[in-house]
Amino acid sequence: MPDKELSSMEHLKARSHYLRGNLAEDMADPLTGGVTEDSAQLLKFHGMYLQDDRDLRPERTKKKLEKAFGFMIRIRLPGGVITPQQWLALDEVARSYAGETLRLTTRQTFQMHGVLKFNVKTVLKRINQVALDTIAACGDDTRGVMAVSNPHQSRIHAVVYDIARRTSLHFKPKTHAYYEIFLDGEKVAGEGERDDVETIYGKTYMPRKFKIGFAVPPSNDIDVFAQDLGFIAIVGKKNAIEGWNVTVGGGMGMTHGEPETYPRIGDVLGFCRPNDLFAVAEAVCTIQRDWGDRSNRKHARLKYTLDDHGVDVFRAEIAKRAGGPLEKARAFKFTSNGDRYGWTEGENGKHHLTLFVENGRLRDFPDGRRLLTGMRRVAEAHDGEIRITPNQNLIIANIAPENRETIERLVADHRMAENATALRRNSMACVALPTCGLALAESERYLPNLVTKIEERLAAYGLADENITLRMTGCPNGCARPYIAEIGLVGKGPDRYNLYLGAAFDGSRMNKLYREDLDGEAIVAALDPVFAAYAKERQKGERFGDFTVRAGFVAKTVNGLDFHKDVGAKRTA
Ligand code: SRM
Ligand code: SF4
Repeated sequence: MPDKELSSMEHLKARSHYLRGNLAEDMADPLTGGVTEDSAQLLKFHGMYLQDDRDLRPERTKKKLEKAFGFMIRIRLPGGVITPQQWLALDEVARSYAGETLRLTTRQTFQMHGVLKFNVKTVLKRINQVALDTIAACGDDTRGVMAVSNPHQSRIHAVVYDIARRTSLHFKPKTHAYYEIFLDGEKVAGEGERDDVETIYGKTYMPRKFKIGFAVPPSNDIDVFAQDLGFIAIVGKKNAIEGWNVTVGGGMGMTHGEPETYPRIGDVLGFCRPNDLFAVAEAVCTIQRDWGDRSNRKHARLKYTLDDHGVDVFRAEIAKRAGGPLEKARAFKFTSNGDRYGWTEGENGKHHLTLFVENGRLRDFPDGRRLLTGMRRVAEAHDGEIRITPNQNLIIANIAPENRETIERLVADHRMAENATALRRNSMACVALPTCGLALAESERYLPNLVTKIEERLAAYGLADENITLRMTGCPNGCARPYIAEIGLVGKGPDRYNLYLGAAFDGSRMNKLYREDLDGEAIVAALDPVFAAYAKERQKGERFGDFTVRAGFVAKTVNGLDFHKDVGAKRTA
């Protein structure tokens, strides 16, 4: 087969001198608040996106003004763990440069939005002082390594967090471009020309983003099946990790109307021993580096590489590169992909408080809930750590027993733990408008009111306390992992969403398209008879997603290749 033409992104990476390009000049150009298209692409590898405020677009176009540019800055925070001191630095820059808000993400980190070009370096230098950076938080590399956040297993958490941190460092790009461009670091002579700079990636990095996560059953909070490469801890009798089941080929993104693109959950390929973990991770990463499609970015994720080559070929190649075959996968059981809220005492005698943060948005709200200020006060008083969960929530972790009362008081004084229904606590929305350039519909700004309406219908059928997962995204890219939610809502156009049903509560099965092109009212109307049937016909302990499949509302989705098959409502009432 003749080699296919490489995508323009591949050419850009190759000529960028290890992610430098013209970034330094463009960031300093006083004539615009933005940067060139090439620089915007390279910025992603350094953890930033050039965006504009889409609410202001029409008015600025009318006035023939440049777009209202702002930079989104994403922190590299493996496992979502941050110290109080680091929190205070982020709080400070968010207040000064990012609209007095911080956004927790679905991969356990922070985003700041709307940072003006001429403030970017100031922000990055400030966070660098507390040992934080944004390297590879976006881009064609290994980004955002996730790790279980479950506070009930404090010993295992410490071990898994350490592995996630080391994995992030292991796969962090080696180029000094970030330090030179954004932190005024010394130029490393000749680095841009040398071929040995990126020992894992080479000059053109990965064909596409590559995501790794570590789960510890029974919690699947990280949604291990949505990761390109996932590890499921197999914990032995003495509470020690005996090894890891390895999952490969998860991913959520797709494009409406293009069935050759699809979300997919990872396959469990086998088991590896703790000492082999890095060899296996590097094997999977380099297979994708070498085999991934570099001509068509819509077909470049590992999930397509896996489906194109087949699981057996892929597994054999891992054995070749990792120095031995994977063992047979071990048994495991997940119970949920959500968070458990409230106070808990860890095995170490310390206390942990999991707080629900609706859609990850931290700010001081006009209704008196002061989440940003409250968390600043907590960070000032706390000597443990703070964790971001994969469901955009917060854990104030490792609180000494004598500090518990102080934390409790701060949380109450700032109204940080208001009551929320089971549905709201199990809901997530991606950022979408006004900052996301790819949003087709609202998400974060829309879901809270829609949840109120759906809650009313659930309450009418006596289902108010049911834990049902609900996730919304403003486009089919899947940033809130909507295809593994029991109710998935995916933006199609302004106030238009596709409704998906039938995923498993523990994130191990995807949902299926039930109804298309609905506005808010139609979504509630479509769900109403399904809730009615669930209240009446469900079996003992049966989850909503499982019920919608058994009762015939939707066909079961086995995996990516049948995601687009048998769609549409089978049973409507
Ligand atoms: Fe995402 C692109 C936000 C998690 C799949 N994602 C984007 C961009 C950067 C839009 C863009 O390319 O211009 C969004 C920025 C919006 C904004 O204004 O902030 C964006 N993604 C997010 C976040 C902030 C959603 C959130 O509300 O929390 C999450 C940040 C995670 C992090 O900290 O690293 C986020 N994105 C995800 C996830 C979930 C996950 O990884 O577990 C997915 C699905 C899993 C996957 O990767 O398949 C996801 N984002 C995408 C895709 C589709 C990729 C694909 O294979 O097709 C895009 C578009 C792209 O890459 O072309 C995208
Ligand atoms: Fe933007 Fe789409 Fe991701 Fe939502 S799912 S943040 S709209 S890219």
